Amino acid sequence: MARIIDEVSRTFSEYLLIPRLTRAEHQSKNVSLRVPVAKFKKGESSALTINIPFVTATMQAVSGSEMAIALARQGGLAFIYCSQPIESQAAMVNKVKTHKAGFVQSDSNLRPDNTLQDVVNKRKETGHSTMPVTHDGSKNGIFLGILTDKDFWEFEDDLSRPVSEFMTAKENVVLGDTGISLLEANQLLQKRKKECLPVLDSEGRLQFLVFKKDYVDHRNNPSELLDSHKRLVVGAGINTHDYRERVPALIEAGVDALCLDASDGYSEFQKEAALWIRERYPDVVIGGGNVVDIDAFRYLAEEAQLDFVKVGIGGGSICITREQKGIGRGQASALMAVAAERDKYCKETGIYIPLCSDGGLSNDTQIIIALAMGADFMMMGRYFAMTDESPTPRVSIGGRIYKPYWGEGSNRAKNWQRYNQGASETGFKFEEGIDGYVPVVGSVKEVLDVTLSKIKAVMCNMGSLTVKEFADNAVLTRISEQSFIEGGTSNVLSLDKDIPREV
Ligand code: MZP
Repeated sequence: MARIIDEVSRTFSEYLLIPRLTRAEHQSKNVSLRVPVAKFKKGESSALTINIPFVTATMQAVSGSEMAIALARQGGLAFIYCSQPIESQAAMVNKVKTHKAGFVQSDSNLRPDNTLQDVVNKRKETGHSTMPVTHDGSKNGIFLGILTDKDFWEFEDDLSRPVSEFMTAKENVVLGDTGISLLEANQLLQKRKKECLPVLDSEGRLQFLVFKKDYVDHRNNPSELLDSHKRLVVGAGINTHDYRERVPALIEAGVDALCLDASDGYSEFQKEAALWIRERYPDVVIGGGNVVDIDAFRYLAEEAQLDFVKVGIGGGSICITREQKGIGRGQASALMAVAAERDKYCKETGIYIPLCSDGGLSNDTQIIIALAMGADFMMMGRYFAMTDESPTPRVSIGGRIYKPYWGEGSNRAKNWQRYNQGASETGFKFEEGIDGYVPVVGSVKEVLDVTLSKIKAVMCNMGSLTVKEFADNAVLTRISEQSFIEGGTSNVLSLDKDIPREV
């Protein structure tokens, strides 16, 4: 007969934190959210740490290079999705590693004979208000001038007129030459009181634009995650099928961390892949999973020798694995069980293995509880899919703006390597993920600002200045169904929820 675990499978929303003594030093400005990603011996430091406890899900609708750049700039780490050809994944990794902070390749370019109406259309499409004009409208064409939204009046000027009549011509633009350093470019912008500096090569072709706003942005992002060569740090998902070809290409592209991406990671396939990589590339960080119990954690820690282990099966916002296959475990129960085993393993061996809580975090409170329960960092899909930097287009549905978000186990993603169900390139026999939409919420920086402020505030309530201290100090209580209901407002009509505001 089956072994029955004598415990109900629980989720994060069933718990609350009991505050601990807040001392004078417990202020948000003193809190560090730096956490380890690679395993380390007690007393030593981790070979890879991140400055905020967030990584992106290895998913088509989440983790492209734009997301990786945006998140690394905030201190987190993206795992570029692996359900794509090896060459394109390696190109995305390379784009992040070669991203020259401050030097931007222009995406919105004009020809001199484009009309002002073309400019208005392009601005709506891209959101860019500064557009260089090149002879052929390409990003590396011969530079002729620049047009900004200050150069014409959309509702006054004749929109059929050509760009050449309104642009600031090359002879009147402050320019930089290829080879100029970012410091010199910013100094030029400051001295000449300009917002944008086009950088040209010796033939007069446009190479980059340098913007004053990027300098300001850089000063506002002190948590950027950089490697020892001052390049942004990036991760990549891999599977247990083509790793012999994929991993060398990713390493060549400069990847910093790999993550074996499987819905159920308790397998000999993960062990074989991890050991193969470890033997050839001893310095690269390798994580894997997903697991939900102590046997699977032990296997990946001891046999596969992984650097970090991901916890979570069936909890993802787009996931239907639990209803399709009856596999999974409540995320809080899974995390608490694995975290206790991780701590036991650390006592026995002196080696600390970071845990990543993956999937199903539907609000900031759940993120906080997951950290308290021993997760070192979170992997999130929906949270990042909703931001401007996810690789999907905006769509308007019923007057609201959404972005598409689909599971890797959906027929849209066809990530058959992630699921052990006898599927192949041709498709799934049954889907484990859905295809849907999520509302657009703003930039990665904007959403993280709110989440990180909440985490820091709670850490102060809990008398903690580091994530480790927070988990060690945390005292949690299970709540009744009634206290869950009463957890929101009570006996008050909410201006936001109950009384429609006049617009
Ligand atoms: P969430 O943050 O959107 O709730 O969940 C993201 C996580 O769901 C991913 O990191 C991955 O582990 C998991 N996932 C991705 N696709 C599927 C699926 O199609 C899935 N079932 O479960």
